[in-house]
Amino acid sequence: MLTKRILTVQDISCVGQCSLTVALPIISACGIETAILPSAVLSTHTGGFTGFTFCDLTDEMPKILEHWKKEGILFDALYTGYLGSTRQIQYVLDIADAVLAPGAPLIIDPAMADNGSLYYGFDQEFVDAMKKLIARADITLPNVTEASFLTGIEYKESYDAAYVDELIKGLTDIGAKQVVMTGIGYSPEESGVTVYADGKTRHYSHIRYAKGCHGTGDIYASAFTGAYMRGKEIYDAAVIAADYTLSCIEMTQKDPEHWYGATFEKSLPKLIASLED
Ligand code: PXL
Repeated sequence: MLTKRILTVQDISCVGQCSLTVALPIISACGIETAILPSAVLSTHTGGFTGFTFCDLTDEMPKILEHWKKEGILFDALYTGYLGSTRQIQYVLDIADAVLAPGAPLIIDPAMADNGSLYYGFDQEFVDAMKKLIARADITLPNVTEASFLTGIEYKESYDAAYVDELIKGLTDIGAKQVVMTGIGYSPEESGVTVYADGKTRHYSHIRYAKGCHGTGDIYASAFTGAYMRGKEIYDAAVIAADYTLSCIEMTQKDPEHWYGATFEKSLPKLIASLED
C-alpha cells in the first residue's frame, strides 16, 4: 500500500485540544491514514478543568482487537499517548504483537506527568507498568518529568547535559531503544529536544515561551509521528515537530483568552510544507 496507515491509542477529551483531537488532524495532515483506539472519553482534559466526566474504555480494547485480528488488519506503526488505566498497558502490548506489520515501529509517549508531578489519576503502579511498554518501544518520547519517574532519577528543574545523559542512560537501562526527550532547556530563555538514536545524542535548541499551553506534548508527539512516518530521519522529524509546536504556541499567544490548549490548527499548513523539504 502506498498510503501508510497507523494506529494511535489515546483518550478523547471532547474539549481541550489534546490527545486524539490533536493526533487525528495532525497525523492526517501529514498524509498518513490514522486509525484510532480511544482509551477513554472525557468531557475535557484533566488539567485546569474540574468536574470532568471519565468513561474508561479498557474493556472495549480486547474486543476491538479480536475484530481487527479476524479482519486481518495490520498497521504500519502504533503510537500511544494518554492511557486510561494500568490494565490498558498490557492490552497495548497485545495490540502491538497482533496488528503491527513486520518492522512497523512502536512509538510511545508515556503521557502521565509534567512539571515534576504525575497527572491526576496516575500512580506508581501505572509508572511501573509503563516501563514494560518502554522496553518494547522503538521510540520513546518522554518529557523530563516522565523520564525521571520512569528511571527513578530525582527530578530537577534546572540541570545540565550530564543530567539529561543520565536520564537517557536510565531509560536505555529499562529497555528504551531510541529516545526523543522534550522540554530540555539549559537556560530560562531556551528549550529544546534531545534525540538519542544509534548510540549518538543530538540536541536541538529553540526559544522558550514563558507561558506554555496544555496539550503541547500531544501536539509534539503527533507531529513527530507524522513526520517520521513520512520517511524523515528521527532527528529531522524531532526538529520538524519542535518547530511546529513552537508555531502553535506562538499562534495561541495571539489569543490571550484561549487558555485550555494550543491553537494548533492554523499552523498545519506550515507543518505540511516542512514535510516537503
Ligand atoms: O496532554 C496529555 C493529556 C491527555 N489527555 C488527558 C489529559 C492530559 C494531561 O493532563 O488530562 C485527559
